[in-house]
Amino acid sequence: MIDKQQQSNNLLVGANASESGINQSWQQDNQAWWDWYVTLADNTDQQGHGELLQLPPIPNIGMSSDRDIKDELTKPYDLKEDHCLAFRRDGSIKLPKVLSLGAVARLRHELVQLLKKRFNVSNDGRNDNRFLSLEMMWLENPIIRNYVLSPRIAKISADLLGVKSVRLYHDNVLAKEPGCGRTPWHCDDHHFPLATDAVVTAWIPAQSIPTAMGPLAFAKPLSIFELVKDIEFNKFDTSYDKQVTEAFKSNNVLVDDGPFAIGEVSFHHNRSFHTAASNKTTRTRIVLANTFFADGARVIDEPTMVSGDWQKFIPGVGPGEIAASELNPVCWPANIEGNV
Ligand SMILES: O=C(O)CCC(=O)C(=O)O
Ligand SMILES: [Fe+2]
Repeated sequence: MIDKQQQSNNLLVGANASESGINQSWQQDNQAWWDWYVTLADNTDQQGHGELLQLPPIPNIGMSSDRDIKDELTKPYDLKEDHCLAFRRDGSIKLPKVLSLGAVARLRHELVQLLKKRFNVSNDGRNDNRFLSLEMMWLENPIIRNYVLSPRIAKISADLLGVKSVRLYHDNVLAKEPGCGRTPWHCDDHHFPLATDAVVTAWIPAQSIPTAMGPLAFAKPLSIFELVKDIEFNKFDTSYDKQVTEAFKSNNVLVDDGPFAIGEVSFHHNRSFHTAASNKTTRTRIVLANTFFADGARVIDEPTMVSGDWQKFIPGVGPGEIAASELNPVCWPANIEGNV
């Protein structure tokens, strides 16, 4: 097993480890970013868990056809005003049946193929207790394109944010392998170099996520970010994660860490604090996370290393400029740029 601290320090060489701050840019790719980022999670409570839990086989559900997927991902979801109010209060919401069983089965199938192509993973998407990441898959795979540019998902995102129109920031395939540790506490506002508070991520599991697999978990309400806003981020160790955990515990902050059923999708705001437990099962937790932002938003003036490889997602757009490159199509309202 690689020494996590050594790994973290090696990764930081590319980001100029001699500086103690975070105000330099990230020099490596997005996978290196995740390899570094998960080293910032405190796993002391998760160690000694021993055997991984063997889950029952994924139910043999027929995969939806290309045509059915396109239809399903275009149809509006029955989003209620109460959902929007809950999202604005809590900063996150989990919605059932955003996808059908067949669409989830197809999503997992496609994502496993993509992971196989990039990494040395088995048929179950499994490699070596890493957090694997792929991004911008909508440019490579026409099936995944339907899930990323989906008017159904983008309209939910726009309605939850209460904006007329949203653009894509990026898609991110997140594969947490068996035995991979926690995702550190954070809010995405630290990561996305967007000068707006109208950003939402649709986190779309490609299988059910029982508690033992480490579902995404959200602190509530949204305003809880105020409680931890003065904790200083430390790029070298787990101190930030530990301090946020402590602050939430001592203030009895509510954390929704429940499982995800097949087809359930969560939506979280860029200031929502979230984490995920380690994957204590023998199955890789595969998710497609699509991030959308209000049309018209600008890139912040000073992106940092925590912003990662952001120029890959907004090419040709500099700090302070409007984030509207050809890789940031308007996904809702649909079709205005002929993207679906
Ligand atoms: O999948 C995870 O564990 C973390 C994902 C995350 O932080 C996000 O999608 O914003
Ligand atoms: Fe996040």
